[in-house]
Amino acid sequence: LRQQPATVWLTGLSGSGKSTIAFELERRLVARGHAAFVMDGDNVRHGLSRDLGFSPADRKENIRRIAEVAKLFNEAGLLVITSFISPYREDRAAARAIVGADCFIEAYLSAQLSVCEERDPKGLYKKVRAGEIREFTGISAPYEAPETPEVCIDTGSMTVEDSADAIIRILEPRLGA
Ligand code: GGZ
Repeated sequence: LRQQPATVWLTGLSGSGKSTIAFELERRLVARGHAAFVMDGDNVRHGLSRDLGFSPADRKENIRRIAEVAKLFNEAGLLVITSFISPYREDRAAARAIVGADCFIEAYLSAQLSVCEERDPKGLYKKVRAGEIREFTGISAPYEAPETPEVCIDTGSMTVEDSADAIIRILEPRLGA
């Protein structure tokens, strides 16, 4: 089974479906015999980036570290799926440069803020509205939408299955026989 390494870089608001789609993608790739690995807040912000918060500078450093690790995993032959808000265009461009433009697939999950807030899977938006969380992306901190992502998915209207399909289609040429 041949696979060309790649990094699928998911970006979008909190609640836009990044984690759900990341793990659905990983499940499908592994089921097809590929070595795939998800990097997300749970395995990065508690370890590699445990010293970082949510200021613009800390987010930049978070994204830089994730990109450097994704690059190493790609060099080891893995398909990497990253699941981080990565709200700044400049930081995502830097990630693309670190990983290498030829294996970087930016996937924008474009659900409306109202949809994400309605879902509120961790009750964070509620806390933000109650003034308990500062600098929250989409409300009190910016989210700069990608202008030319490799794929854009409206997760407000598309199912998890269809969203994963759309990304697999982009990956397909790298997956080999
Ligand atoms: C945004 C925050 C914040 C603030 C805590 N702003 O929905 P979640 O919970 O599971 O995902 C969010 C996660 C964002 O971390 P990232 O590493 O993806 O951010 S970035 O790419 O900007 O570095 C959310 C939670 O952490 N969270 N405080 N102020 N999200």
